[in-house]
Amino acid sequence: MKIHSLDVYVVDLPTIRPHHLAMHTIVTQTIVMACMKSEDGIEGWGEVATIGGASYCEESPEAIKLNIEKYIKPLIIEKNPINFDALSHMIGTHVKGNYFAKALVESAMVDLVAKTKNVPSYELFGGQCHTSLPVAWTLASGDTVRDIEEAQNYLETKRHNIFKLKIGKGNPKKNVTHVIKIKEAVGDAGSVRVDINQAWDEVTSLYCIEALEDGGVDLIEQPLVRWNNEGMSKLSSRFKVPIMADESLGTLHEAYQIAKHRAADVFALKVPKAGGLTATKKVAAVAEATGISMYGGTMIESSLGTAICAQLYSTIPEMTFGTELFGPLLFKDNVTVNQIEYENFEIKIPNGPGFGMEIDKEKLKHYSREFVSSLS
Ligand code: MUC
Ligand code: MG
Repeated sequence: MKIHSLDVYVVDLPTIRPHHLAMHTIVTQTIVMACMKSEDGIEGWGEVATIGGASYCEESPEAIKLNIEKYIKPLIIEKNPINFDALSHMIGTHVKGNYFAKALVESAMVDLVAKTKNVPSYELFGGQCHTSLPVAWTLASGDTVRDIEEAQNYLETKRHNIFKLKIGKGNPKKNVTHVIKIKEAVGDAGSVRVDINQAWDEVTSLYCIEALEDGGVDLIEQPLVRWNNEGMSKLSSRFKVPIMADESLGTLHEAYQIAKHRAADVFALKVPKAGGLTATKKVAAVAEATGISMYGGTMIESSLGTAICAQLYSTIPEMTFGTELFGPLLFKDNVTVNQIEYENFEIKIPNGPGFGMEIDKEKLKHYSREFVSSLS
């Protein structure tokens, strides 16, 4: 089998409500999709998402597309995608960084190979440990009453019992009060967690985390700026409530440094941050080897990207903190024919072939920025 073509699409999908983070408010989420065809016309599809152009990380959706087309695609055309790990390694010797772009290309290769073998992609990663995983919802309307209503509704309908609040923007003390009110309303029926998205300094973190810990919050995600592993290490040893690394954790080497300095109690795995599925398994191995707990993160992917992460996370035995693979639920519309299923507070892991999602090409044509004449 040979890679015959690779097309990349930047796709803008509207969300059901504004989603407030420290660095950006999402009203339209931009995802990047790739279609890789073999010489006999079998299609492998991949997806990555990032948040707020270049405001969450260095790679914007436009940069992902451009760098794949100009620098990665020529390296792999005519190559056999079955060697996806070797090809990813070869790409890494020619292209520095660009982890989201690399993850997108690898996911398309994996989908193509698994479809050719007519197996789910997770079979290429050691097989499944989980057929479903717990799934958190982010309460990010910015309004306490609305957030409490949303949480209570999801508890009643058994859709989510884990709630994450994005509290990096605005007054830290007011935000802590907002979170504690939500924890009081939810009680023991749900887990309440916070994500600061790097917005606090160490002094702010000390008094805010103490209040959150006393208020019953279960997990503190990335309070400090991504480079401050020393500070994250101090917070991890000072508080009982676990501290999670998100933006500070990307590559395998960053995973090793965080583990070595105990700069987190929990890793937020994300396939694009690590540079792909294979790399994410290696990051998970560092966590496993050093007794760090794991959480299946999201960059707010649509249904295909969510299936990619879900299938990979399903191969990791100890996903102690569950996942936050709620992306498709935040979109008004998705670009797949079939949809991700959620049931009993969990996401059901899609079952192949490949990542198990069929692309809706009419929808893709509608939401893609590019002229999609190449779509059959
Ligand atoms: C992040 O920082 O974790 C994941 C869930 C959410 O609401 O935002 C993202 C990004
Ligand atoms: Mg985060």
